Amino acid sequence: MKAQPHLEQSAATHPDGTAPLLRNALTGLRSLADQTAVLRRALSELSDLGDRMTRKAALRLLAQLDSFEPSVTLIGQVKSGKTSLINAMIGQPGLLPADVNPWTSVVTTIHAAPPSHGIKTGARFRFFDNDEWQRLIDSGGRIGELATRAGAEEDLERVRAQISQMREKSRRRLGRKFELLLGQEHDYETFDQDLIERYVCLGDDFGDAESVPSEQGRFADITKSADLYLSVAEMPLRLCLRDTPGVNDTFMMREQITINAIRDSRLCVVVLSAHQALTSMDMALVRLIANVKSREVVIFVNRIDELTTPSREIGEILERIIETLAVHNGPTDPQVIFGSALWANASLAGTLSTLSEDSVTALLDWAAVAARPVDPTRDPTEIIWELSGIPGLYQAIADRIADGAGHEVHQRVALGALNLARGIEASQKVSTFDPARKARITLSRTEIDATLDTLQQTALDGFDSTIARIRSDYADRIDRATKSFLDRATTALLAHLEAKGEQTVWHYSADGLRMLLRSNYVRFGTELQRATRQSTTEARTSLLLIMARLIDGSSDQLHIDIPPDIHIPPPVSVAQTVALDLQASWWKSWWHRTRGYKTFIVRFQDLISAETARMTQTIRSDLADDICVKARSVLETFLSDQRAIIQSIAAKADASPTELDDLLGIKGQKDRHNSLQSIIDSVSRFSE
Ligand SMILES: Nc1nc2c(ncn2[C@@H]2O[C@H](COP(=O)(O)OP(=O)(O)O)[C@@H](O)[C@H]2O)c(=O)[nH]1
Ligand SMILES: [Mg+2]
Repeated sequence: MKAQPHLEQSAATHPDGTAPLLRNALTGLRSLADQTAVLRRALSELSDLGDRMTRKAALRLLAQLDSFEPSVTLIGQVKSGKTSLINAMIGQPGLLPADVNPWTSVVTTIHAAPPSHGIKTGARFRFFDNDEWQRLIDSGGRIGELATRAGAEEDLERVRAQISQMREKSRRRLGRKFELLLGQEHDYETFDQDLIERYVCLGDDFGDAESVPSEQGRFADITKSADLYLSVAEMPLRLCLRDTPGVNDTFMMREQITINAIRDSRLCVVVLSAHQALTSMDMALVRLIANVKSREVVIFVNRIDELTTPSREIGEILERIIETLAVHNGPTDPQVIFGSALWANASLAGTLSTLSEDSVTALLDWAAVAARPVDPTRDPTEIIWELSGIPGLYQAIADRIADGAGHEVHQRVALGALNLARGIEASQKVSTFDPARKARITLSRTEIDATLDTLQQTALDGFDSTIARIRSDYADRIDRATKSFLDRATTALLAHLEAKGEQTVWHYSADGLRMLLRSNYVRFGTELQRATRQSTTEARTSLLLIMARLIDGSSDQLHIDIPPDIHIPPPVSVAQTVALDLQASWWKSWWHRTRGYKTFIVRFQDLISAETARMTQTIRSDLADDICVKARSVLETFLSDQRAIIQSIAAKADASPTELDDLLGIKGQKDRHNSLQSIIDSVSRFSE
């Protein structure tokens, strides 16, 4: 207990403010940003070496680097500390209001950027659109849907009553014409907690109708998303942190919101509350994790300050988490980080001396295990910050971005840059040919254009027909999978009814369907990647032949890299809760409301079809549409980039010596060659 006086000492804010704490935590992201800087430099040098077309292409690649904003979604139960954690991660304990009433559906996204990025501070709030709002009102959310399907009239009435009460409240807060606000956006150039609270917090419940509505929570019922843009001095790159409201809610409205938020990010941090992690890991949450790749999930066990002896309990919690995930086919080697947003925010705010005695006891207990050896010369604030888990969390995030989305964007840009550099080299070669050799280049500009047009058309048509075939096979497989699941479930239901009769409640898991849908989706993704690779490779062969004619050489001397595979997002939608998952409550009541074997079968089949329709529709159509569009645009961009390079070579072949001076810019041949080589060398290592 000797560290207590240390804590008191550090009650004062850190001499340099919170900046060093945050900067230390961001070491991993900084090295990623340093790599991006190497690529940026190479691209800007490249843009100075070529003609106007090359410059345009290089700027486009630079823009791809600049628009890279890795994104992390925090999910978890209400009150696990997601919002507090985000505040700590941004280094601003008071940024977002914590303890928001669990009723809101708002997803809050923080877009943090380094000051050099020139991001404009601001806030944008989007409201639900009319359809989304109507769906909630009409069907009563998922719970309403389920109640309808169960034939549970009284439940449905209860849900409807709650919803109409909410609607009435919104009317009172926002005025009679509040529906006109639906589908709109509110933009602000500055924001503070009060403003955010107006959109994301629920206000008072207006016990009496006379009371004047407070500003807090004024728009909360109808707000769908909040985007906050801010410049953070310590942030080495753009980073998006998405705060979700929590998966457990009365109307099950937010599960879909959470699923969508996960779909928008490559990385997901599951925030668990330490004292609940042992007893109950929410099943809906486990399903979500199980359907995301393990490299795309980090588990953060928060609130360890509330454990009595973290040093002992944390091992148990870890074991339990691993066990639970294994039972539900989740990741087998999840990365789990333990920490406390409370400690993190207290370190940042310089209020460590206000920590409760229990919290300090837990801290010292955990420090003895986690911060060994405790260096007595270190600033205690720094030690506590480290124990809070934020630096560890950021390191995990940085590692995953570095081998995930970060690697991909670097690779894509590097390959683009290499193709461009080789194009410049080829045009340089052509420009120095003697007139006799130039005369041998017989391809006219019109011919080139026509050949390229045909090539482009053939490549895209070929791709489209391959994709159509892959998609229709995929749709068939999904239909068959759904049907075979339904058949098996029906057989099992019949067997149960015959063996046990109507009185004993039967249970059946939807996980079998999830597995079938997922494996078919993964196969579809692999086929799509292969088709894209094949189309680009075929196009490359034709492009190389055209280029070879242009440089009066053989295509062996030339090289074009094909773009890397597109990313296939995980099929999180299959994780959504369906009636079969609600074993204890809902399912039992459905069962007891049904009479007669025949009715059982018919109603069961209708129920399952209706319940799984959205899940199936999302992965068969919505998700598939998205990735097909992405794959096609990879091919299109490849073709148009190569077209520009070929046209630029052709321009050099045609040009007179004076025009060439113009086209090639000021640098001497030798210098240009050396610069190009050094650019190629520095970029190559990103291309693997
Ligand atoms: N003791 C303790 N309380 C915390 C911690 N993190 C958050 N809280 C508190 O838990 C409540 C809910 O936190 P919040 O961040 O709003 O949780 P969310 O619903 O997951 O966003 C708030 O009162 C927070 O102050 C923590 O690490 N330790
Ligand atoms: Mg929250």
